[in-house]
Amino acid sequence: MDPISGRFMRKQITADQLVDGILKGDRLALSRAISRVEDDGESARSILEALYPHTGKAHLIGVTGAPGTGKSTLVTALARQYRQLGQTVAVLAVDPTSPFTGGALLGDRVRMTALSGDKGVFIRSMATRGDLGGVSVATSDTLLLLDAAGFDRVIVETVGVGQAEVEIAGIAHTTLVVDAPGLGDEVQAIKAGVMEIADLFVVNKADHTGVERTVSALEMMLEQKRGGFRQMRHHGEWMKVDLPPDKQDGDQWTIPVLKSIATTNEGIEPLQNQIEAHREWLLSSGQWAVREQMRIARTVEKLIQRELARRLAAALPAGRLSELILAASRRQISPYEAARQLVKGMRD
Ligand SMILES: Nc1nc2c(ncn2[C@@H]2O[C@H](COP(=O)(O)OP(=O)(O)O)[C@@H](O)[C@H]2O)c(=O)[nH]1
Ligand SMILES: [Mg+2]
Repeated sequence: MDPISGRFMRKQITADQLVDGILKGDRLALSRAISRVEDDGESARSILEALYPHTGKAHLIGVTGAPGTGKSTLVTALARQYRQLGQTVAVLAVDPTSPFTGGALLGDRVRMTALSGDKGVFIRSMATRGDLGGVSVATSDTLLLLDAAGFDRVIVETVGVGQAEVEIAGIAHTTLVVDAPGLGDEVQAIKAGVMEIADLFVVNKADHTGVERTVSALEMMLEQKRGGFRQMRHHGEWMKVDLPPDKQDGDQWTIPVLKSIATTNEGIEPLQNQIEAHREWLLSSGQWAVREQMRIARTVEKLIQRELARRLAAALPAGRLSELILAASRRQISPYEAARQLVKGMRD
């Protein structure tokens, strides 16, 4: 109809149609809804709200680690393993460092073909925008769509740079940190923040030399950390969570360090077994519910921030901001005074 933009045609499909389609397992509807989440969170809002009651079933597995450690290869192998067990899998590759047409994406496309034609697998790459809460809002909204679409396992790969890797732990039920030998100093390769978020470690590229050194470095770091049981904190406050009375003392999970060779499928089955064991532990210890509540708390917080930022921008007296910035740059007033005047001049 409109040769100029596919976008125009996309808008012709109503949100209700997309919701119906996603619930029926229509992959095209799912793809389109994800595109809406990427384009503009607001036009996806009604879809997300309608689907929300249908979510909460998928096991969300986060995979993070430094670039080149073999995450994408490992995730593909894991997806294949899940398919052999009859589980449906969605894979979301989030890479804030590569644009949508970048090389990393092409690589993912090639790997995708190994699983293509299988209706039980859905693979999607997405770049993220750096707007306020952009990384995790778009990602968690997409995970919600994949969950609603009925996938048993949803794997999200994030490249281990900056905040993304830590944020993934707030989104996933199970966080897998991938390391590889030869990344220089082993202790450097795994940043302190990553130690805190891992539920499982995998040293991939076990066919390379130095694998045992990397494994023992990780085990040593875990040993030091043991005793400090992972606690749930929110803004530095202990989070009040609804735990069933018989689940209150929550037995501990021992973080395993596994080895794999993703390119030849070695170590994939034990890894998948450990992921399942973690899932079982989450359910039996009550941690599943805890993580669910933490995740929702973060989402609500992000949404509040976004809404307040929007209101703030709308409420600032027009033209006043640049005037005051100019005045401050001429040292006529201070930035403190500029902020004070702006807040005072705000409409309601
Ligand atoms: N030798 C070896 N190479 C691997 C292994 N796993 C992945 N690779 C290769 O390492 C490179 C980076 O893999 P990729 O999955 O894209 O890493 P990512 O950046 O962490 O997603 C690719 O050339 C893979 O073929 C492995 O276990 N052994
Ligand atoms: Mg990758």
